[in-house]
Amino acid sequence: MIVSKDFILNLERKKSLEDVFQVVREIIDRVKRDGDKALLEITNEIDGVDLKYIRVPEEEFDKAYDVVEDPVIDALELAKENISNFHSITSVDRDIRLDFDHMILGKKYTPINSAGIYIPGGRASYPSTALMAGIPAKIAGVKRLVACTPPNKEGRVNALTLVACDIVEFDEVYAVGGAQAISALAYGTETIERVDKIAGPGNKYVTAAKLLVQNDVAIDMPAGPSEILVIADETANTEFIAYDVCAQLEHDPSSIAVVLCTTEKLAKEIETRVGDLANEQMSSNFYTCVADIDTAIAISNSFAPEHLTMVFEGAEDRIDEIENAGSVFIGNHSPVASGDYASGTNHILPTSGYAKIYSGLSVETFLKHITYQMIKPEGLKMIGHAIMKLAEAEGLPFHKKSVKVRLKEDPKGGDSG
Ligand code: HSO
Ligand code: ZN
Repeated sequence: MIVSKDFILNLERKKSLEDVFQVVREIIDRVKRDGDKALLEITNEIDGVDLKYIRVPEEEFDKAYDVVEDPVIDALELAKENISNFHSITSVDRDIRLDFDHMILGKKYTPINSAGIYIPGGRASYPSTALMAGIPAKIAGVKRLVACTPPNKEGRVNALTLVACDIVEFDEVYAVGGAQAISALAYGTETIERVDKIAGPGNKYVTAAKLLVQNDVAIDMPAGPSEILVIADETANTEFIAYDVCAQLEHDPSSIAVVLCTTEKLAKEIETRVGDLANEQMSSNFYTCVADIDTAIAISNSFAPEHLTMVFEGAEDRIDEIENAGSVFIGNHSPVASGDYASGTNHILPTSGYAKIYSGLSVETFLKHITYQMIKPEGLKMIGHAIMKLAEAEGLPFHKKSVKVRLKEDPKGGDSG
């Protein structure tokens, strides 16, 4: 459907979360109250599945290797190498100690102690997500790394997901999905010990649950149903674009795709191609709009898409104009699937406009920093006056005295009253 700029900017992407908050809150409370029992019951009620186990036992990993073919394992290994390289090279994990004459100031990074990764299941399995979240967590130095992922119809975890978790060296894997998994990670059950931070994408129930538990546990970002926004001119290959659009629409019934084209002819051509490839439900979440490149960039910055594809003359020189997006794909030969799987950038990205205030997952997601200082006597003399003045102005006498008492050792330094 060719729509206006305003239509695109008014698409209600966060609303789908509001609709599920009520039921998600009930699930969270049930797991908080009844622990493992609630996990088993809810999995049965919602998915009609009898769990074989909550924690995946060791022998399941061995069985998984028997059924996964070598070329798939090789593909996981290649993806792992590229993800590891990109994430370690681009990490800002740089401890800094500034040795000034009068003081030492420093900043040092430490990992989050334990992290719980949500690996989606359902219509597809997501071993790639185990890599995308697990590898940065390992690089950061997370000590306890656990995964929750929905069971299949037999009550077990998908074999390839288990292999991916094994390759990344997750410490524990649980066959639990949905909002119930987020509650278990946030509050703990008899089997699942709580974690300090929850990361990973999910459907609207999982995303709503992450938002609801974030007073009690850290979360990475709201990463919900996939989105793609494409900016295209006549240099774009419309067949490639149609496949990229369908690739993101196949993730979830709530996924959204928008193509901003410089001409109506282009918009019609892309619509026809997507119409030929997509089913009805996918097509109903697909919109095109006619706009020149400057306007398209402005629309994209307001929309803040999870994935932005730029296929127009000189696109690579305009990356500086992009203010809000999860990850950007430039030129005809950069399918979003390259970032989804194997180029090395992360595929866990903010959706629903949250790219305005959140970044995609990275090593920093699992790090925090500590600052430190050692003030030398001459250093305190240099800044003591200012500290005491400001403490006085704020009406905090002990702050002032804590400096004054130290400067007294040297009467020259303590003369400001
Ligand atoms: N496009 C998804 C990530 C993914 N794709 C995983 C395939 N596997 C994030 O929106
Ligand atoms: Zn994808």
